[in-house]
Amino acid sequence: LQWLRAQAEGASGGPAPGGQFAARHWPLGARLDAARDFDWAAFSAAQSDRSLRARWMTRLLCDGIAFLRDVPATEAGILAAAALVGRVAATNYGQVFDVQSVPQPENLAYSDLGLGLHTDNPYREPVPGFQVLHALIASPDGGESLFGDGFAVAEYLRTATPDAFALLTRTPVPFLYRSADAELYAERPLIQLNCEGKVAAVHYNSRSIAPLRLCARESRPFYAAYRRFASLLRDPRFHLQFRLRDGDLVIFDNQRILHGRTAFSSARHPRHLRGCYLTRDSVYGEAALLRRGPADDIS
Ligand SMILES: O=C(O)CCC(=O)C(=O)O
Ligand SMILES: [Fe+2]
Repeated sequence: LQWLRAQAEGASGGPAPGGQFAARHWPLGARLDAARDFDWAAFSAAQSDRSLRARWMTRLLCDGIAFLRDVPATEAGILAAAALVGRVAATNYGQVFDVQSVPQPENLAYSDLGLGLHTDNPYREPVPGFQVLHALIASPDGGESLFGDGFAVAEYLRTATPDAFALLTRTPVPFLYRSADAELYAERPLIQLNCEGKVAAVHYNSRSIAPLRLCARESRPFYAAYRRFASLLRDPRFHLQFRLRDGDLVIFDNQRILHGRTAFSSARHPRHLRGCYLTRDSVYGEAALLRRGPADDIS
């Protein structure tokens, strides 16, 4: 009977499972201070202190982004940190990938160029759930990180231009990645809603979007809506900007938080980040496990 009552409360709008991780939007990133307004934990404390890790992961899921500092700046440091948070999803780039400037990069991330806000790999199925970036060598000049809350920007678009928002939620957009050893393709709307009409995912990557198969009558309004969304994403008011320092590590929800960077000069100063992706379910699962008190142990 108790179980039935609990279910009935859920059905009448009570807290759904996972509700403790509901997204808390942060529209005006430029007004925020990464060090002050988001959660930072020292790697060793996160490793040894389970309740600290539980609080840190709750912030990761509510804010969409969280940080670790003093992650050993070694090749394997990122994997030790990732293991605290979820399961690594290997891709054609491998378990981990190195973001550093190389001659003739197959991906613009591996150049000195600045990158506008984007989500990673929308051509992949499933899309990478969470992204991890670990600063092994930070550049003292340029190469600052940019982050924006895609849910908040999408809500801004919904309020300002509801027709453009609606078009972006119902037009499937093709994304494509082709290299010597990979051919990846997926279609998804730029703004994905859940059954309640809430924004559930944002996919935006101008480097891997492929031509849409729309007739002339449909394509004009779609591209107008796309440009409107793109210009909001370029608006610096939505950008949290700061420099990761050596040993800093950032984890963010790749279906919500867009990321980018400012340009730098690898000839003057080397810069080296190492990245990996985590499966979405493993991160939510770990956060939920950490919140289970001893009384909830299921053995
Ligand atoms: O260099 C950076 O800060 C970010 C690079 C990037 O966008 C990526 O590796 O996905
Ligand atoms: Fe990226």
